[in-house]
Amino acid sequence: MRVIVNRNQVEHAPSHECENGLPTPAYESPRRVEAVRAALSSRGGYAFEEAPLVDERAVLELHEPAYVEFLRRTSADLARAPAGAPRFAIPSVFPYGPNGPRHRGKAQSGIFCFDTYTPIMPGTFDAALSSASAASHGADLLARGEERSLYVLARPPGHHAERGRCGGYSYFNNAALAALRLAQLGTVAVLDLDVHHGNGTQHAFYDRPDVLVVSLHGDPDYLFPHFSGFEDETGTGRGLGFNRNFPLPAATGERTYRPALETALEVTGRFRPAFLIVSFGTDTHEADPIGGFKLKTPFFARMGALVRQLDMPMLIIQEGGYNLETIGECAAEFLEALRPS
Ligand code: Q9C
Ligand code: ZN
Repeated sequence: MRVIVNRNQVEHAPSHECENGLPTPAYESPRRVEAVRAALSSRGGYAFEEAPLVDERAVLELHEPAYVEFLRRTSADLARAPAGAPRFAIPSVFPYGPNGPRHRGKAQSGIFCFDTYTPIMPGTFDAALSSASAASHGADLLARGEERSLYVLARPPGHHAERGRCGGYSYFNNAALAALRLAQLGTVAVLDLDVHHGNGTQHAFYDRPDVLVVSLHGDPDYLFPHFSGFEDETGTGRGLGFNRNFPLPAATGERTYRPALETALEVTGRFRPAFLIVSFGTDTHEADPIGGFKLKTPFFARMGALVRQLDMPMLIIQEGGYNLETIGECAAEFLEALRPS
């Protein structure tokens, strides 16, 4: 299987995130990708390739110009920060009300971020652009019919990023950008298996009937992002019925997950998409430090086998998964079960 990887990851290596104003350890590190790559390499059968960088305009297909500019400028400003000054930016103020575009300085970053877990660093813009490039490149290869299944091993992840806001360790929405690219050719289903609800992907396609978004995730009552991912969010306008959420309780194990996945796959299959995008996270694993689910490593092979039965051209895009000991094995189990024998 071809694996598309991105560069510039090391330039975006958050050392901490903020919880209730206090610094806590950052989970989304470059070592995640190294761990997956090592696991896949040792199993064999994977060909790694670096994606060419897309033009900045490609992300404007989804993201608002002011937001893209904010990310670019903030990263550049931080790169020029005087010695001793902080090398990251986390908003402290989240301005509501009518004055959005007029805000400057400290209030401004709060317009473009929805949480305090997603620091901007000197290399963030380049890393996010290269991650989006990997997803776009994967979509191109699938569109050209070169491959029937491909894996994008990129970070930072993307599924929480909205048109004009970063959050949840996500800056550009890789899966949504890939879906937009493929939607030019036919219908697309996005199946989101990360433990967190992909609010950004839902947001991107909420009013569209040609891109189905189906997500299994921890109930937002207990799990990030807390503000979206509820069952009654089913789309709007012409997109009504083309967004399906399966919120699952904390401590969900295989017995709860499996029937939900089967229903989600039925919904996806009935839609008969021309292309499938899987937003794949291993943060559903029992050893994940932030997910709260109880899935075991061998179950990832069962998940892969069930997804494989859809028998569609598919792009697997890495989202979350934060246990460096298990992320590689989980990804390998999943991908191996997908591979044509
Ligand atoms: N103190 C993805 O998996 N909440 N994003 C962290 C830890 C944010 C997850 C709370 C979780 C974001 C792509
Ligand atoms: Zn996640």
